Amino acid sequence: MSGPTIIRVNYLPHEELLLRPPAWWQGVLGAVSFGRGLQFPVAPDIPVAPVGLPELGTGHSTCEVWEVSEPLRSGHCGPIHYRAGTQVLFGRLVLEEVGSAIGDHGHSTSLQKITAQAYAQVFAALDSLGYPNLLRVWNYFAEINGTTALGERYHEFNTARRQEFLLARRVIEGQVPAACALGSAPGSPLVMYFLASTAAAHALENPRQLSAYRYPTEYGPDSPTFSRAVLATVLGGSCLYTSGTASILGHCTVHAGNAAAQTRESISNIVELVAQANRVSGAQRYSIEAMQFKAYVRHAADLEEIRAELAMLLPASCPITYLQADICRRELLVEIEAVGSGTTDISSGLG
Ligand code: 3EB
Repeated sequence: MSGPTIIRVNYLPHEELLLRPPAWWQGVLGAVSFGRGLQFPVAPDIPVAPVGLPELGTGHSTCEVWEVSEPLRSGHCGPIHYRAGTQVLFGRLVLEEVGSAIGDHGHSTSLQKITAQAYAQVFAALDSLGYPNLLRVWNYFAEINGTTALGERYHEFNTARRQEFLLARRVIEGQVPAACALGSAPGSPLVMYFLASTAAAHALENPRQLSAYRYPTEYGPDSPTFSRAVLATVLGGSCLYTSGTASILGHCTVHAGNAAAQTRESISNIVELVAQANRVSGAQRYSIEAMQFKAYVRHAADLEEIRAELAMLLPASCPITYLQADICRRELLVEIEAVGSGTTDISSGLG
């Protein structure tokens, strides 16, 4: 890949990582392990997010590995394990849900409590370490579609997240991070990982969709705090991180019950975000061809249909990792996210 790519992400089979020498790990900002949670053999310095979602369609477990070409240092801040260079930080945390999941007697639920704790700790850490700008957050927690006395668990998560943005004096509209929020198996902890930077990123919205932070209250009392994508510049290189992207037009779920059509709509939304990124950059820096994808599939039985659709929509060279997860609206069968580096200008003959 050409261009000043400074922060890279790679999707590697777990077994391949076992063969990497210790020196190679020095350039790793952080890693994410999917699937069966094999013993992760890395240096203790490397933060690893244990995203236990089952991986679909391969015999192995994949790791998402973030690399930066500059000297890095690691540390812990409360429950957060982080690693950072001069401009960018990768962090992860795992919090178990304790106490009542029901939220009786008007108290907040166990999910609200750990969500609030997690975001409070993230913002405190980022402020004290000097990387105040949250670029992208990955959120995974148990039973996202479950209901409690206060409503749906995803709505509880949204209430707590939004509240902590406010308490940490962050905006809750406009320049907010890109994100995703997926459901894991009952009993799973809250697992979060994130990228943050010293410099502000540029949040993008999708003209095909209502901004999530403006969703009407039929999707929960407090709207979700995320942008559709962010454009980040790190060490002179630029990256596009989309949020989890689903079959939503305006604020409405479309193609309920049709995994193939939902897949097409999700990709149309990502194509629009790539176009927005190029518009904002004033150059053809981004392309679908240069993106790497994760597809969250609600029902493993839909995998082949979704995979066949993506084979028609995306170049064969695009890596796609398939993970089984619950998606925040019950009618959604698939959600797709993409990351990619920008080249200097694709229209000038690169790409
Ligand atoms: C949506 O567009 C689908 O709550 O962080 C996508 C990306 C979704 C991020 C989040 C939720 C989140 O509303 C769900």
